[in-house]
Amino acid sequence: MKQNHYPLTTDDIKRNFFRNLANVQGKFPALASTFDYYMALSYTVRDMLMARWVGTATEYVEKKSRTVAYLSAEFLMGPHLASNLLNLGMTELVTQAMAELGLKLDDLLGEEPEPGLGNGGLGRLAACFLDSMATMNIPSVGYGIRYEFGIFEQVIFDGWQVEKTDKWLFRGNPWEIVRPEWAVEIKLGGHTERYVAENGETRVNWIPGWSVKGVPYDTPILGYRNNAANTLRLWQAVAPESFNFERFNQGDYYGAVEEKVSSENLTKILYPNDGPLQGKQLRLEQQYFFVSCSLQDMLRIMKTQRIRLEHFHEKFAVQLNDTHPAIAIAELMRLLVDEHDMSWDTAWNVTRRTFAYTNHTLLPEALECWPVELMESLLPRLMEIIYEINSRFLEQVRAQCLGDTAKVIRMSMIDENGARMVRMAHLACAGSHAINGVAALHTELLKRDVLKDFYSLWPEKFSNKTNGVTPRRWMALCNPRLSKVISEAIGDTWVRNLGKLQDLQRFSDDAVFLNRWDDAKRLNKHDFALNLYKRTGVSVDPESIFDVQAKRIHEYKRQHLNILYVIALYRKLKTDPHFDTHPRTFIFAGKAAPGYHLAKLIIKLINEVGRVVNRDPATKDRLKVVFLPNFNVTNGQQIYAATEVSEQISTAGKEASGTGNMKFAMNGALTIGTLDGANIEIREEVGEENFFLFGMTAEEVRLTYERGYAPNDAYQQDAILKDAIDLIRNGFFSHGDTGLFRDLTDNLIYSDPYLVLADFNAYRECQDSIDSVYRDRMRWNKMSVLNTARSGKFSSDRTIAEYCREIWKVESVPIDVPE
Ligand code: 26R
Repeated sequence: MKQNHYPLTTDDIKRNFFRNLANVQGKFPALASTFDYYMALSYTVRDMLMARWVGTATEYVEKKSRTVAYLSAEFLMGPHLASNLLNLGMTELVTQAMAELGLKLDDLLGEEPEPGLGNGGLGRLAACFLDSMATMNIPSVGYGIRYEFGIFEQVIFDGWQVEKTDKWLFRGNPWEIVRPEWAVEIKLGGHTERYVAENGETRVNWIPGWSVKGVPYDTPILGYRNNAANTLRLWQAVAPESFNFERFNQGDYYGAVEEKVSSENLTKILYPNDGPLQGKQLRLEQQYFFVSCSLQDMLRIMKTQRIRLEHFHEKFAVQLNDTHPAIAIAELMRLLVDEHDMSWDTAWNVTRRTFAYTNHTLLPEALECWPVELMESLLPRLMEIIYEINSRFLEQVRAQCLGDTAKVIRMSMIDENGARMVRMAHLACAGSHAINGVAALHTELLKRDVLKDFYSLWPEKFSNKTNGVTPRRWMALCNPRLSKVISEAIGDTWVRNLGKLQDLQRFSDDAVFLNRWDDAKRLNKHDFALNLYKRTGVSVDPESIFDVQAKRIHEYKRQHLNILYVIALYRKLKTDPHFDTHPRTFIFAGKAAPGYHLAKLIIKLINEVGRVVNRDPATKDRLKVVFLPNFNVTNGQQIYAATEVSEQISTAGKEASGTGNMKFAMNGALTIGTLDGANIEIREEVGEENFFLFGMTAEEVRLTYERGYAPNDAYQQDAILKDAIDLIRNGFFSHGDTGLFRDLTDNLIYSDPYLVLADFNAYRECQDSIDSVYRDRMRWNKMSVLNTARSGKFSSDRTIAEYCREIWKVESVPIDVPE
């Protein structure tokens, strides 16, 4: 690793550490807890990065650089301390300073509650993008919501998922700075009035029913050893000072306070759904709130930099992370037209050149729609603006398709079938100059199915931007052992330039190197096994194959396909005394949406299979099944480093990209997967001989549905499959209770919307082949090295470079070393 060029000694660190322990925590060592030490160290690190943060902001202002505003309802950042140390190049120095005090850095790191302000892929992608933009010196701000409670904490009780609130802010957050001076006001409810302005034009006034204040909290986002520090700006709702004056004057003190409390509920909680959402008003309030706060913030910046509003799109490139912030299109129109007297046409031109939209899902139930009625009552002015945008848009559609009314109805921003709904994806497409999917297949399917009408109207707007992940957190930080082996062989430039990993290919037949590789993985597995034991009480054989599926629990991701194979394997071990197989540990991790019955039943099934299998003397040395609770960034960091088989088994055509698949592959796991999302591109890169492929293609899936799919046939005809399902049905995993898993087994046999049974046989055969390959350990290690060596494409640096060049047209601004 690069030498740090800061003339700091461990004495400096220790002095600042004790100063912060006393001045910030108000503690001296005899009273201090490990958490106090974590806080003291965090403030010490913060002190060291402040000059970079201020320096970066100064530089951006001076250069008047074009800035990316990444709008996202979720940022799944993970812990800051370790990654800030890595980026500053100070991990070793601080480890030593703490050791001199008799403290272990790892213990302090373990005290940091993780900011889990996201559900999964979409939120973590936003975090990786911030990391890459800082590392590549791209002027950028991440705008989002400061949820008081992030994604729930998952505990497993009697095999069931139980949700606990995530109180991440409870003990204070050393990484944020509140900026009340930049608070903005957000209107909600009420009605609109028209009036004639001095110049004779009709203007609109929105008289709100109530309002809330948005207060920004800033967190620094460091680049990797480049002196840049960008900003994550999260908005919190607070009651405005003028809060219900009337009630207050009427002496209704309690009523006024109650309303204050309820307006502050707006940013209380992250919605844990990654699927359909029944018209929740609070969720729409959240979306509008953070979008309006962020756009008003950009207008404030324009003003301080004395840039005219006609040039908004030259100053800001605003990326919409899915449709959650898509109301921004109508809100920017409102701000420009109503509040800054711009003409509609000029404002629309500015708006369209400002926004770009990323789609993250093809599942029809996840495409956001809001009831017109709700939009009218909560955001009356925005609904009027959406109608106006829509009518001008439909005029254009009509002209283009020569009055094909079916097409006009399909493309309208308002769904008129039944209860009227606003289709947010249509608004996003019309108001953006660029639309992208997140993997090659996903983008093709968007163009062919979900957005085909928009593609035929504006083919030039569409492009693919295959996702990526940051190699800082997902290799250098989470896998120091492997990183060391890599850097000793090819130097350390791969951390910023992941394509360099290619140089590892020369070592893929080098026995000495392969042994080092194997040692690193083995030690990671030992550490992880210890952690699994601590967290679940299950002891696993570190020499067994670690086979992992870690992701949200969802039918389309098919954790039930995996567990069905486990059950079949268990039966085979029990019934065939000559069956010889390398010991295997199946590890599952992931959260289910609290209201998603089948997903929760899948968790229960995994745990019950584990309970039976893990204690069966006939199999317990060869087969273990563990459900690791509360999958999050922190746990993920350990999991990816210790995995040998990565399960990426979604029904083809359903997983937009996947990003966990990339983290596993770069850490040397071999993938068993379908031709879905980015799996296709991973296989293309690492080589088909280094990837375990099975299952139907997206096209075959489509044809299967089209022809009429009868899962019962597969169930009746495949004896191994039938035996596995029947073991569940006859109560073998539920103390004889034949009803417990009925919803799940009935769903598979009689409907099976994600083709679990149709793919079962192919999956089983592919899993069996893994066993035979693993027996040749050097062959396995070679395949593992080649997975890492050829995963350079999946750095989010590559993804961000493409967004910068093809969508945002922004350039990097190097930051001088501050002192
Ligand atoms: C409508 C609302 C409740 C909602 C729907 C869906 C909220 C959140 C989601 C989650 C979706 C958009 C998501 O996380 N998609 C994932 O995005 C990743 C990053 O692009 C992909 O890798 C992954 O395949 C995709 O499922």
